[in-house]
Formats: sequence, structure tokens, C-alpha cells
Amino acid sequence: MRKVNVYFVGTAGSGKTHLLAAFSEWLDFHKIDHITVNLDPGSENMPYSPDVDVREYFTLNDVMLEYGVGPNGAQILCADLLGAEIDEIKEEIDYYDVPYVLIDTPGQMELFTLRRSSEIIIKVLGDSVSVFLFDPVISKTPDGFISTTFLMASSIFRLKIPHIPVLSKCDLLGKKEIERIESWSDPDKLYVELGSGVERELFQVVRDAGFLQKPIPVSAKEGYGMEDIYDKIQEIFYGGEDMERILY
Ligand SMILES: Nc1nc2c(ncn2[C@@H]2O[C@H](COP(=O)(O)OP(=O)(O)OP(=O)(O)O)[C@@H](O)[C@H]2O)c(=O)[nH]1
Ligand SMILES: [Mg+2]
Repeated sequence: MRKVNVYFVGTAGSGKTHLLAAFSEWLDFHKIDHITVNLDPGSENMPYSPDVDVREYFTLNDVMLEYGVGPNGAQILCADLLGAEIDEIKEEIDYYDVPYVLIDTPGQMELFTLRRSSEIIIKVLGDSVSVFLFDPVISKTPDGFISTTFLMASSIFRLKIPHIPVLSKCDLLGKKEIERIESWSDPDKLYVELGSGVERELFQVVRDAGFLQKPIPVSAKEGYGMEDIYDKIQEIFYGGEDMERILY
């Protein structure tokens, strides 16, 4: 069976783990077969029980103790260890004959997107798509929205897989705030809200490269937006969409 790997990627605390759990529940409810994979060795108090878990290979605490490093050094070592363990993790994943593999990535997105192990993981696991989370607190100002768009662009640049932008934790935003953020996928609407100087110059970069997109509003807490994510994944892998267009 063809497997589609869905990576949940975003800045620390943007809601990756809870969104994965909510999406998994939605798939369960619709009887769509899938498994969950945790690639965050520092994860604690998770809202789902992963079918495959990197913590069975190593944890952040193990690595801190074994190598005598602090939490940041250990995070980097863990990110690199992940690449070394990927063949075994793939064997575990392949044990399940399911169409969707939901993958939780480490807290700080750069540990996944900027380290070479992510390239290895994506190459080994095959068909991949990233659900990229826009943190609502950061993304509700025009400069925060553009900054997050740059982070997504960097993730696209490194991972070279389609990205589905989502605006997470929308239950924390008012209806007007969500509409305002959505309106920024129209460059003219975003432009008029910007300050001068560097803001406008960086705006032109994301606009000209075609990175401005309307993020899908979702809430893991209230469980909405899941169908839109699923439809987008379907469109990418089964809808004959032009991949270039979805990447950018
Ligand atoms: N209100 C609200 N809170 C949420 C939602 N999703 C997650 N949270 C909260 O946001 C915090 C971070 O959520 P996580 O899912 O752990 O985020 P993460 O990106 O996996 O975090 P790290 O892996 O630690 O970087 C937690 O306190 C969650 O309870 C949501 O949809 N609505
Ligand atoms: Mg997490």
C-alpha cells in the first residue's frame, strides 16, 4: 500500500503534538487507517500514544547524561542520532500496512528542518508532506506573519516537499483576527498594513517568490480544520495537482 508521511512542523510550542493528536482522532472517527510516529526525543506528557516512538531508541535525558551535555547540545546530538536510527524506525513503520503515517517532529523546528537527518528521513520514508503551523500569537501581526512565512520558506527550501500552511490554535483568536490573517494571502491587503523600510522589502521577497498563502484555520482543542488538512493532502497526492505550484 502507498504510504503518505505527514510531518507536523513549526516553531516551539506552536501546537504540533496536539494537532497531530487531533488529526489522528479525526482520521479514527472517519475510519481512515493510519499510525502515529513520535520523532521528538524530548517529548513529555503527550496527548496520544505513538505507535512508533524515537524515545524507545534514546531520550533527551539519556543523551544529556551519556554525553555530559546540556539540553541544547543534547537536542543537536539527538537530531543527528535520528538519522542514524532511521532504518530501524522505517522497519517499525513498515510493519504497519497503512496509507497515512503522522509524524511529530522535535520542538524547535530548526532541529528538524536544518539538520541533515531530515533529508535522510524524508529520502528513506518516501512520499512526504509537511503540515506547517503558523503560531497564532506570532502570526497575528503583519511582521510576525511575514517572519513565519520566511520560516516556512526555509523549511520548503530544505525539505523540498509540499507544505500545507495551517494557522494553529484558532480558538485563541477572534473571528475578525482570523479573517484579517487570511486576507494577507492577498499581497495588496498585506502591503497596506506594513510599516516602511525593511518590512516592505522583505514583503516583496515573499510576494515575488509566491510564498504568501492562506493558512488553513485549525484548532486541536476544538477539533476543527482537520477535514481541510485531509482534503489538501488528498489533492496533493491523488488530485493530479502540479507539485511545483503547491511547493510555492
Ligand atoms: N487553546 C489551544 N491550545 C492549544 C492548542 N493546541 C495546542 N495547544 C496548547 O499549546 C501548548 C503547546 O502545544 P504542543 O502541541 O505541545 O506544541 P508543540 O509544537 O508540539 O510544542 P513543542 O513540541 O514542545 O515545541 C500546549 O500547552 C497545548 O495545550 C489549540 O488548538 N488550542
Ligand atoms: Mg511537540
